[in-house]
Amino acid sequence: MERTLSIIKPDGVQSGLIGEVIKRFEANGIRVVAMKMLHMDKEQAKGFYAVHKERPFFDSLTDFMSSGRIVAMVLEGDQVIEKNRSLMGATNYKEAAEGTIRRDFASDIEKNIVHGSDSPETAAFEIGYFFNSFEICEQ
Ligand code: 3AN
Repeated sequence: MERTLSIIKPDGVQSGLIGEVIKRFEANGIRVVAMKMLHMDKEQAKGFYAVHKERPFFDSLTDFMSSGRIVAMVLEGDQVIEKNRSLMGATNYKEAAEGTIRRDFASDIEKNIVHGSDSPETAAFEIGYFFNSFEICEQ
């Protein structure tokens, strides 16, 4: 059993896609075991995306991620890191497979509706960034 962090980004919340995204998780055997809505400030967004701090899009990405409400979730399931990433689709929505969240709803490489951890190490850091152990509900 594995856990991963999912975020519905400001564009996803703004577009009314909270229910749609969670519906896709649940329809694919993924359980939501923790969830909160928050509005990050710039410093919090920079801390979350620290691995990208040298990238040219870092400033714009952290501006965007601190521009509005997000929904952070801990997802649990068998191979959930990979499963979540295949439901999300490729970073660039133009390259995302048919039927993925980004292909269906994203309109920009940066504003691409959802985030998902890309490895067990990243998942551990990212889950801990938003949730303490009391906020994650064991099944
Ligand atoms: P993913 O979210 O698919 O794992 P990462 O981790 O490579 O993608 O990038 C983190 C976030 O940075 C992406 N979700 C996207 O919002 C943004 N991003 C990635 N590549 C670019 C790019 N070339 N231009 C602008 N924003 C980007």
